[in-house]
Amino acid sequence: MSAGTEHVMVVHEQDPYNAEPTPSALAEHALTPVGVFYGRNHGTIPVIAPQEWRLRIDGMVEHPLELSLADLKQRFAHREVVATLQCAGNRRAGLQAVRDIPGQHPWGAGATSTARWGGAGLADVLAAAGMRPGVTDIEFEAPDIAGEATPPQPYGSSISAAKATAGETMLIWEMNGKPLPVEHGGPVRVVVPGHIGARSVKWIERITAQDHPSDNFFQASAYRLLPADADPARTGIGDGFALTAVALNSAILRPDDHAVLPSGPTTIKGYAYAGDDRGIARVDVSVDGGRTWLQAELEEDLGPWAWRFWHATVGLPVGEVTITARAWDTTAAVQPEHPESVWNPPGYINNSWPAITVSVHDVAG
Ligand SMILES: Nc1nc2c(c(=O)[nH]1)N[C@H]1C(S)=C(S)[C@@H](COP(=O)(O)O)O[C@H]1N2
Ligand SMILES: [Mo]
Repeated sequence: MSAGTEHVMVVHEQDPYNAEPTPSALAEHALTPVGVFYGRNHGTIPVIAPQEWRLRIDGMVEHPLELSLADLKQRFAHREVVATLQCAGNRRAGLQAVRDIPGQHPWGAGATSTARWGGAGLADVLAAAGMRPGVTDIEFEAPDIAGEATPPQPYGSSISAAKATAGETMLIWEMNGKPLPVEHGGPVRVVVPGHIGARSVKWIERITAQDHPSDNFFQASAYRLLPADADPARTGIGDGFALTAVALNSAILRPDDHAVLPSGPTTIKGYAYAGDDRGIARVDVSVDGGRTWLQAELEEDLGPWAWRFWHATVGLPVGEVTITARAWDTTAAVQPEHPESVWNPPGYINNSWPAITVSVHDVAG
C-alpha cells in the first residue's frame, strides 16, 4: 500500500485491498518486510485509533473483560512468534487454469508471507477471563463489513478452544518489531500460526467463548472445502468442511516463470510450508517432469510456525524446460501432482506441484 511498492506488488483489487508480492520480491527475505507482505481483505480497512481500541471477551467465561491496548501490554507477558500466514486462496490461479472459478481473485503463490509477531498469548488472556467448562470454540469478531457475505456482515471466524489455548496463538500489536500497521490489522489482530490466514482475524474487537463454531459467513459458508462436483450457487451454511490447518504446500519463487536463461547451472529457490504439527522434511526439484528428482537444500529453520526457504542448483538443458518441485512433510505426506486432483469450486488449497517454464539458450563455449 505504501509508496514504492508498485513493482513489488500485484494488486488484484484496490478496495477491498487485495495484493500479493511478485515471486522474486517474496524470495528476497525470509521475514517478509511489511511493504512486501500480502494483503487480503474482505471489506474496507477500518481505521481505529489505538487509544480508542477496546477488546471485549465474553461468552462462557467467569469474568467478562474489556481491555485497552495499555491493559493488554501491562497485564500479560510479552511473547513473540515467527509465523507464516497463508491464504486458503494461495495459488488459486493454478486451479482456474484447470476450470473457471468466477468471482475469485487469481492469486499466485504470493498470498503467503512470514513475519515476527509480538503481543500477548491468547491463552493468557482467556485464562484471565476464566473459561467455563464446556467451551469448545473461540469466536473472533472484527468491525470491517464484508460486502461479499450473505447477508453483508462484519468479518469473523472461530478456532477450537484447544488451538486458542495452545501457546502459539496470539493477540498481536507488533509486526517485525514495529507497531502492527493498520492494513495488517492494527491496533491488534489475532495470529493463529499453522491455520489458514482467514482465522487470523484483523482489527479484533470481540472474543467469545462458546460451545459451537462461529456462525459468521467466513466460518459457516466460506473457507470450507467443497467437493469438486458441488454447485457453489446451491451450497449453503455448513456444506463441505471448515478449513483449519494449512495443507502441505510449496512454490518456486526464482527464477521467474518464462525467464530466458543461459544453459548450465541455475539456482532454483522457493518456499515450503505445512501447518499445525507438521514440519517440512524435504523438498525435491525435477527438470524432467518428475521422472528424476534432485534433493533441494533447506535454508534456515525459523521455528515450527514458519515456512522453510529452499534452493537447489540444477543443470538446465537447452530448450523449453519445465522446472517442478514437491515438498514432503514430517508425516511423509507429499504434495499431489496435478491441480485437477484438488480442484474445488471456490478454489482453495491448491497444493499441487508448483512448476515454471523457462527458455534455455546455449552459451557459446
Ligand atoms: N477483520 C478481518 N480479518 C481478516 C480478513 C478480513 O478481511 N477482515 N482477511 C483474512 C484472510 S482471508 C487472510 S488470508 C488474512 C490476511 O492477512 P494480511 O492481510 O495481514 O496478509 O487476514 C484474515 N483476517
Ligand atoms: Mo485468506
